[in-house]
Amino acid sequence: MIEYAIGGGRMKQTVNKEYYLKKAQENLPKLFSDDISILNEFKQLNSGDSFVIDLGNHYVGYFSFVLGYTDIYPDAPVRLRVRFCESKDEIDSDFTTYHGSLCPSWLQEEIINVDFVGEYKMTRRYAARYIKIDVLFTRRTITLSNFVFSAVTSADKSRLTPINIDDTELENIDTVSVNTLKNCMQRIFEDGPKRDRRLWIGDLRLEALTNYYTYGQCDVVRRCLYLFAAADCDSDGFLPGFLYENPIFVSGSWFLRDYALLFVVSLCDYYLYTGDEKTFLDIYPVAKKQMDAILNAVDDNGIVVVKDKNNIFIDWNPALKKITSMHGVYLYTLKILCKALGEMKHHDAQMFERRYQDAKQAAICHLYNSTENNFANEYDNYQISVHSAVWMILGEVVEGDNAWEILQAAMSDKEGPKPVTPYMNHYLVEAMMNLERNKEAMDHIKFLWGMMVKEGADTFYEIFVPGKPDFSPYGDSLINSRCHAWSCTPSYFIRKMLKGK
Ligand code: RAM
Repeated sequence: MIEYAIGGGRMKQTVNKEYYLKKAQENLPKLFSDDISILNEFKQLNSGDSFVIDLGNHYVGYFSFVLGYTDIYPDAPVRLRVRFCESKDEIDSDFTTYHGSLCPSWLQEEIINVDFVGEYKMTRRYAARYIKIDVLFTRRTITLSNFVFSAVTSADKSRLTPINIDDTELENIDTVSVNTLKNCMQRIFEDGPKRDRRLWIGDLRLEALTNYYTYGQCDVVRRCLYLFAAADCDSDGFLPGFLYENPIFVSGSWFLRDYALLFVVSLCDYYLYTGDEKTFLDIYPVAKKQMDAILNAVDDNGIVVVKDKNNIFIDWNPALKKITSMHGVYLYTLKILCKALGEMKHHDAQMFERRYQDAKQAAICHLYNSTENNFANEYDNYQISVHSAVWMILGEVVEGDNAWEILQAAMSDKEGPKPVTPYMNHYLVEAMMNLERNKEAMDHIKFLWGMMVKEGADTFYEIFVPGKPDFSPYGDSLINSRCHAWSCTPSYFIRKMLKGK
């Protein structure tokens, strides 16, 4: 059984908590380990010296090295600064000027005192391509050698088949995508191995999708679904957006309505991919609870209105108005839920189908602007955003050429908010694919993810806005993660397209 904490004044929410945690434990994936040995040997190091080790790729794991000396035993501890960098620009940046809103302790840097010669193993897990070591103080000349980075992942690379495509650009993008997923696949689907190193619903959904088309490992998906099923809901009945599971299970404290619905979507995806009705039905009560909870947010017009904007994610663009997108997430969830329930001939299918039709009608009446043929509406202060267009397309409020026209207009609108995360760009690509614009979807993947590859990315970044390398939702781009789960989905799109389903 996984031990759990009851925190934040919330009560243990589900009678099945112990059961769900037990199932989560049963599905703990096996971790694979690969040692990357770096043969460099640094002799003659003194205080003030520094060097950088290049691992040759981005990895997640544990670091060790051997301390030695040249002629006189170092009769004092050797103090080193060890910095783990996901990208080149972290190597020399000044961490002391960091001014972001997230805790600087996420920046991967340690000051260690090495007391003895011989092997030294650092105990924390790091995410890195480069490791910079500064010798801060040493009494005598030392040597450092036998560097080993023990990379860990639960992704079984023997299950991964290469893609067969006559397009080098897409091939390279696929390589970086699966590497991103591999490094985020640990005991759970982590969002980012540098930061926040936890399970978020939005990330889980996209990692699971990509996993179905790449490593195809379903234990870790089941584990994540069961973990959320065991989580403590808020007083409105919504699941938290995130949770921790190691060393003890802790429910998160941020309750995002769109993420709560995407939990339902993730469960349906799992069933549609595996056909595992038993697991679906096991967790279905928690999914249904989310669908009941969201009903309380439906206003007299039939639109989902979440009063506090902080309870909706959608994207990190600060200018974004979110009601239309949120309603689109609701429609999208209903659609996939009807599909899953319909396939298993579940008696709730018709009830959700009626709810879908009502919610779609409400969107046509109150969110769609027929005069201008867009989604500029009173709820969102007449804002035209790519996000609204995307989610209304995914909710199938508009279809075909007309939907394409609306999307194009939103994308080229000078003022309107655009996606700033690969996460939101995923849904943009999905909308394009739904409209059977595969070529344009691939072009967008080449444009956005391809640009990261051209920049030398080994893994895809959490935030990527072309032309704005310093953009960060956290006030300082130093804290942005450069290997982020929600950015791994090009492999899903490319492989799905090649497979034809
Ligand atoms: C950030 C992380 C995570 C995401 C949330 C909403 O903290 O990047 O991946 O899901 O935001």
